[in-house]
Amino acid sequence: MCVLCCVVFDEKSVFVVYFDDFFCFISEMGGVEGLKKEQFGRRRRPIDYLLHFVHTSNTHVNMERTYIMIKPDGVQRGLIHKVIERFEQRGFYLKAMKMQMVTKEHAEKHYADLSSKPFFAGLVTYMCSGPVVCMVWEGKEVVKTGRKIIGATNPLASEPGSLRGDFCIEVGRNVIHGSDAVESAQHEIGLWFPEGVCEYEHALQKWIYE
Ligand code: RTP
Ligand code: MG
Repeated sequence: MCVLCCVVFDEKSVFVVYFDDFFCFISEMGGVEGLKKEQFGRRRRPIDYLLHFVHTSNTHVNMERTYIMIKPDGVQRGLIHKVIERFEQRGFYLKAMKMQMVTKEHAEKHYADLSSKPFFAGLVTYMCSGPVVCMVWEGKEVVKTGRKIIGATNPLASEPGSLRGDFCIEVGRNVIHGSDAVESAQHEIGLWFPEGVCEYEHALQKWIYE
């Protein structure tokens, strides 16, 4: 299937969007400042590209997505609501959420860049020790801001007020994961949500963004 369509927001913002079976291409003729082509990574349904594009472009802000995961200790300690609360009250949008057990293979893939570290085997065992809660959050600079909300890797170095600074002590029981860059977020969202995320219109958009 091939689809070509034109999206017009105002006299300065016109885009040509082209879909084939697997990819979406967005022309650069438009004037939505800071819009990043990489944000429209591979997804299952072509219509998702268009919905994401329409929902995020009309705010004229650089929307990002990040992968946030409550680790097995965070789930067992009843901290799921605390994590959701911090992201939700800040104004970020929840785009996907599920609870699942993690296989060894999946945990190894997720932390593949740490495979040479001495703590890798323990980290994988920890991640497979109980269910995790997987989430995608969206918003302006949510990757960097999400890391601030989470705090430093070593909870003892985390600022009070951050999740790790408030809820944990040990680096190997640090409650939550957050993507460290826009590129790794895209990779992790694809790894944990191959089915795609929920595309919907945000009722509070104009009250959160100018
Ligand atoms: P995460 O990926 O889980 O959000 O953590 P992070 O970016 O803050 O830190 P990263 O370097 O990616 O490490 C991933 C997880 O490995 C465990 N770790 N243990 N024993 C150690 O020295 C050590 N260093 C890291 C932590 O659980 C860390 O979150
Ligand atoms: Mg990391």
